[in-house]
Amino acid sequence: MDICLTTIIQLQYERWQLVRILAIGLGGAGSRIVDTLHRHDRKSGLPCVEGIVIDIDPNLLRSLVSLPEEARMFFPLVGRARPERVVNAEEVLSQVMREDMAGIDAVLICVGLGGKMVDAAPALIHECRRSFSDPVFALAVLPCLEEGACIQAKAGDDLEMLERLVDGVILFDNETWHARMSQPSSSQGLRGILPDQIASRILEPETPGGVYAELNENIARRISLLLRAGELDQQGIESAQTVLDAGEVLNTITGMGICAIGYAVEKLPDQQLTRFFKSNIIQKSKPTVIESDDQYKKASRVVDLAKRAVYKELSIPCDLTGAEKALVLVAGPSSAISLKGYQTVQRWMDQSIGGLEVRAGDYPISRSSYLGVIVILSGLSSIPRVEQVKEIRDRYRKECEMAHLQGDEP
Ligand SMILES: Nc1nc2c(ncn2[C@@H]2O[C@H](COP(=O)(O)OP(=O)(O)OP(=O)(O)O)[C@@H](O)[C@H]2O)c(=O)[nH]1
Ligand SMILES: [Mg+2]
Repeated sequence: MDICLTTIIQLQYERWQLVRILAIGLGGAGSRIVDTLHRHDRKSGLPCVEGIVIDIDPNLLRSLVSLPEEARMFFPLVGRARPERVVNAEEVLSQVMREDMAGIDAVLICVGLGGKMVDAAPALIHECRRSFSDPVFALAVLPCLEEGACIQAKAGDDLEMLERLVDGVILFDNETWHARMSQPSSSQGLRGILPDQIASRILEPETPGGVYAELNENIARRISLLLRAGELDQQGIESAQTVLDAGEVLNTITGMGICAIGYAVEKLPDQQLTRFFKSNIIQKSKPTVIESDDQYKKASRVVDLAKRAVYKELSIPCDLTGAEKALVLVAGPSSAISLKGYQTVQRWMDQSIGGLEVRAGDYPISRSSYLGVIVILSGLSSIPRVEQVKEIRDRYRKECEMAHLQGDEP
């Protein structure tokens, strides 16, 4: 490796670690997200996700493709009972404990806000706390505006409930991503994760299933990459200079309220072509000029990707200055990970976030032809979409009260 990232947080660990999680999916969104995460995980060959999903809808559970049957828990609705009365959290946890859960670093409750199944989250979180001493996080999805004020209002309440109960909420905004997916130029970026690792075909994006599949791919590739930040010393993976291990990722999120994850990826120029081009040029010009030009390009590629991750590809758009902590991970072939670019990004983050803690690391993947930058922003103080959801909720509640007083239902 031609770089030495020793000036950045130096971590000396005897063994590099993955973040191992238990992902629990609730309802349609949660179950599909966990199923997608599980598929990515099993494809990677180095599993670090245990998954279980819970729903009152048997068709939804049947439609999943990756999770084994025993990881799909069906609780039939009896009469007009609400999901939180039907889902037996103790039963869920005893099913979970049948598998080997040693080495789990965190529990991740995945759920769509505004749906019914999120109401089962408090009991489930309570049981998770009894069974695990590890942090419990939520990966929550905000609904699209076109789903209506009633769903937005419930989503606002659901988010506040989760914030109170878990150690950190990773938020993903369907509205933002759905709008972005409608722009044809964005689909390339959405599909990219170290795409040669986890590329998957998205079916019929115009149908709800297809749109959700694409949104879920987008979520799963961010989470999968973060879980693997410390995956090193494996076949085909070179050693990183600065490792972000499980603890670093978890520390960025734990106790930090709402978090956003940004991810931007780019295909690297064809190595063969570059080599051919160089060998022809080198004969006519000084190698040092070529080299410094090459270094400059590598550095600006890292910086441009980091900017794109923060300004265009956040799971929920927010202001960098409102973040308490940040984590940056540069992933790709070590020859493309520029120390200069990496340090520039870290300085930029240091100067821009409201808080003081910026963690940074590199994740060299020798056989990839892509370079990706992933950013976590945590402890976010103001998020325009969350403010909007709460405004819609307050307006909707007032309208409901008015309608009630007038004897009208909204
Ligand atoms: N990203 C993503 N969002 C989804 C998906 N399915 C649903 N959603 C969103 O999540 C919200 C809650 O939907 P579900 O999870 O299906 O709701 P539920 O908890 O199963 O409850 P019901 O509405 O009774 O089916 C919806 O309003 C959508 O905005 C999905 O697969 N991916
Ligand atoms: Mg449902």
